[in-house]
Amino acid sequence: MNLSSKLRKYLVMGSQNCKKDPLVILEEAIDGGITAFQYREKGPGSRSGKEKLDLGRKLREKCKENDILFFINDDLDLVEPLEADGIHIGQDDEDAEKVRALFPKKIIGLSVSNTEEVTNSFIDSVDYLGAGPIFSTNTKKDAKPIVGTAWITTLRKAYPDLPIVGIGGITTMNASEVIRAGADGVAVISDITHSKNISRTVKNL
Ligand code: 3NM
Repeated sequence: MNLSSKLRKYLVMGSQNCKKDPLVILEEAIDGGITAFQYREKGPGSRSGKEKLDLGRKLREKCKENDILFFINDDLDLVEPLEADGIHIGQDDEDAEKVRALFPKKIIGLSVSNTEEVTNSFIDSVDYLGAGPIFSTNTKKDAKPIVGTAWITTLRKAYPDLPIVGIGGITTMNASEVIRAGADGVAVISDITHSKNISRTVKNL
């Protein structure tokens, strides 16, 4: 399977997003058909240090057993211990060229929210783009202004061959708009982690 297909249904999650055991949430999401997972411990209620590593190991193992791509959100120190397939970096993290030099063989994703960020980033060093927030989100308190699906269309025109994943406020009700605008996949936190029937929500995406 190529990278764009593997990014089709991309669950992003850390303990702070979970009302029940994160491992159970991941298992149910895998049952529903996610293709990629990003371990993102960030903000109030998140884990750090050994607790973060221990949970990461369990989630990583589950992804390996099920052939799901496993990404780490910006924490470069966890990439090797967790044998991550890739790293997702934001605009406030180490720049993409440096991350590429450190991890020549890993998949690198980069968040871009506007043209200025694109101009100032090393797009040639990354394997996919995260575009958002597409819709309004309560999950990320410091989210940038909403960009809408038009931002996907703009990026798709500029980078016809680069995989693009939409993020921010994406649900079963609006995911198809994101794909129709030109995205290869949707990255989702709360619509999956807070669902009463996680497996069905992922199937419906
Ligand atoms: N990054 P939900 S929006 C982690 O715009 C994240 O880059 C965003 O959570 C960005 O699916 C976001 O619950 C939160 O809206 C996505």
